[in-house]
Amino acid sequence: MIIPKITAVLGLFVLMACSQKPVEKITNSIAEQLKSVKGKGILFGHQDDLVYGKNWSYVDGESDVKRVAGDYPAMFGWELGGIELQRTHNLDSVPFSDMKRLAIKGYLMGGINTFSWHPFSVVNGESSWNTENDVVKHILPNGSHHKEFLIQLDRVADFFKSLKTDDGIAMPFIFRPWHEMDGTWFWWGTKNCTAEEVKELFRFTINYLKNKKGLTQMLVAYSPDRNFTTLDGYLTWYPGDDIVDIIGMDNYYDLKIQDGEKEAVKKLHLLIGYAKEKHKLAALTETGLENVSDSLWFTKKLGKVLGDSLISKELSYVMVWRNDPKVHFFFPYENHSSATDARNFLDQPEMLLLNDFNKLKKINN
Ligand code: BMA
Repeated sequence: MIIPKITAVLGLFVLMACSQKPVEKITNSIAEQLKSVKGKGILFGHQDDLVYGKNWSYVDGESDVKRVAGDYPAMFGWELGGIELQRTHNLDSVPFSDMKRLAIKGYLMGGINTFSWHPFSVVNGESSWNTENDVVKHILPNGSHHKEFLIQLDRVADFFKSLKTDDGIAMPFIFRPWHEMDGTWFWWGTKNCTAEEVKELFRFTINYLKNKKGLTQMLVAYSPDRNFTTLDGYLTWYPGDDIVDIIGMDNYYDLKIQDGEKEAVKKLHLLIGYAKEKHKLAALTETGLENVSDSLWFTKKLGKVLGDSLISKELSYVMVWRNDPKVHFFFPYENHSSATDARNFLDQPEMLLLNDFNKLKKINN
């Protein structure tokens, strides 16, 4: 009898299709753009690039990356700390009004915006770096300060919702909360909470912003620091494939110590392996050498890591930290001893600044 046989075979197919977890399709335009240029180059990003540099502040059109390398970065990093207190300026004195205006400008120029958030605790009012008291367990659902934490999240959501173009387009962006949770320096770090607690906090934060606040234009990056040696170790705090889009890592240390590049490469390989398996994107979400004290750091350290054959094909972006006129800088300013090296590094075809990124997007369309 052929009919029962066909039915059985069909049934088997249906069963197989149902038991296989569907591959999550990321439709966010950032994800599409990053996927479309993957293998052709790595986007270069810089925190606070459009608002101040080593020798200037709040001059529209300026950028230390542009001054040194001739073009804007393809990715703009921003910090939200202070928004939860309804401050007008973030914890690094950047007015939120400028951040909003310039993030939208960066988006309209073709770039990608990514936001970090170092909130003040609702439990004791202290900064993210104060680890004297435990905070996380108190802000989770059922915690003593959960309601107050929701107010903080509402303010973050209000800011994100305000990121709209004049045509009413909700600007897509990357959010990278609760990063470096494997370190001991933040109140969401290993000194103050368990992996389960930080996972729950991460899940709650994203579910609230996406499901309650409708921020579906957001991609989410997971970024522990470099304290892991295996994939299991890396995933210790991972909040889940349904929450995370970008498989990231912050890593200053390995790119500072002698021969640390090998470690950085190994760790990025773990991230890339996982990102490939899960159809996600991989990124070096924060790095840099404080005050670029090694004049060949860009080509010899960062360049060596990113030049690895797998990493150069699979990594989506790398971002260096901010150039504060008073505190520290991670990208050289004009005439700094490492300016030529940074320019040479960014001149490589595989490193994408804004124009490179825009051209590649056009070719792919
Ligand atoms: C740190 C330093 C601080 C800054 C914080 C948040 O790495 O740059 O000065 O306040 O990031 O941007």
